[in-house]
Amino acid sequence: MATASLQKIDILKIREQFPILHQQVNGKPLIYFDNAATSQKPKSVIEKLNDYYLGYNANIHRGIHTLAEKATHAFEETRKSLQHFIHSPSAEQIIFTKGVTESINLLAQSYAKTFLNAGDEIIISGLEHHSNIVPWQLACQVTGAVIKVIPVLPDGTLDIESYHQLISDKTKLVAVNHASNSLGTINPIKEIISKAHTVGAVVLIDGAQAGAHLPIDVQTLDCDFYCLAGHKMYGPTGVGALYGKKELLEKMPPYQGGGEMIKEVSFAKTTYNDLPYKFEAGTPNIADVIAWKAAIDFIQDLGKENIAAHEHELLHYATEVVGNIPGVTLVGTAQEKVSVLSFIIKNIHPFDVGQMLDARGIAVRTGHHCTQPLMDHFGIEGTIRASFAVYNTKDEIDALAESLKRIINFLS
Ligand code: C6P
Repeated sequence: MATASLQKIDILKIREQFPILHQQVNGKPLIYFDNAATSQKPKSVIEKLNDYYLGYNANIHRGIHTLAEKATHAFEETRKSLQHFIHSPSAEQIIFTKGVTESINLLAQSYAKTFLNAGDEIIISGLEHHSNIVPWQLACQVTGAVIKVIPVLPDGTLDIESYHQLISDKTKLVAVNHASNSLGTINPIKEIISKAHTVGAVVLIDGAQAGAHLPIDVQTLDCDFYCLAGHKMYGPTGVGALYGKKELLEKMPPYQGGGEMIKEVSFAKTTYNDLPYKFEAGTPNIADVIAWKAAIDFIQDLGKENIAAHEHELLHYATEVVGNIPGVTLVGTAQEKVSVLSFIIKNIHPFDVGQMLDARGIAVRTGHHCTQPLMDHFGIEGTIRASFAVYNTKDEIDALAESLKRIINFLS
């Protein structure tokens, strides 16, 4: 990243846009370090949600009245924003879903069940969230395909040499995350994608933890599918997107049947709608899709590279001040990480630490983070995870470190 062009983030100004941060929790100022689970929402997102419900609530793509047209226009504007955000060749290649979980299930149910056969192989990695494991297991039960797993090295990076050995003519699909939610590891997805393409396999990238932090260019990456979740990138819950290459989306059958995904229905036969509507059956989450645009604008106005530089500084600082506390062991020490700090404390259960931090107003996530196989790999039940966003500060990290020292003193 070229530091010369980076702009310093004005944290105070940013924090003004997040009213939720200005509260006391358990008598202490809230420190929100659970951003990998879901980030907070700026006022612009909340206002956009309100504007829709107060001013132009209507169903979309159906009515010809003014409110319906206004709502349809706003809904489609988000699709266009996402198109530019990930550099998709067209807006019709962006399908709205409930989130990353639904995007992956859509692919597993539609693509995998249709195009995979007994003995075919799906490669995932040891760093995957349950959302990128279970849908493939479901597809394998029906197709007879089998799952192969890229092993994880002690620092929390993927064993890419093993990946190269796993790839064969049997590989039909590779599904890995862009960044790990539990450890923060950023995966070498460009290399993973190009290797998969040498055997004609398609590649899905789970971008849940990348949306707010990493540059995403689906054309440069040449990925076949890419998933995003609105709520992890300052947007509302209940909305996500699936990007796909047009020729693949066109040959895939619908995931769900219902209104809007059809051109003509008779009792004998149905013809399906064009992309993206073929995959968007039923009334979608209109308000939240519309408000998601304000979140994308928020990220773009600040500049993703400026956000990433600030978060990188926070991660670096937290790695030093938390990592050096006696009794703390960091889990996941890759060179390339998004702003996730996972750790365990000798002889203290992560859950107890989470509760005691909460009593001090500090919100972290504890447990397996929906990555049980990864925790098993490290032989631990779970970790304490502090994950940072653009509105977090070094002072907050100092408060975390101070609290951890007190908790360790108190419990040992
Ligand atoms: N991880 C976390 O605390 P949904 O819930 O569908 O928006 O996203 C699922 C998901 C898929 N992949 C990755 C890499 C993820 O991090 C998540 C969500 C949250 O880590 C909630 S479990």
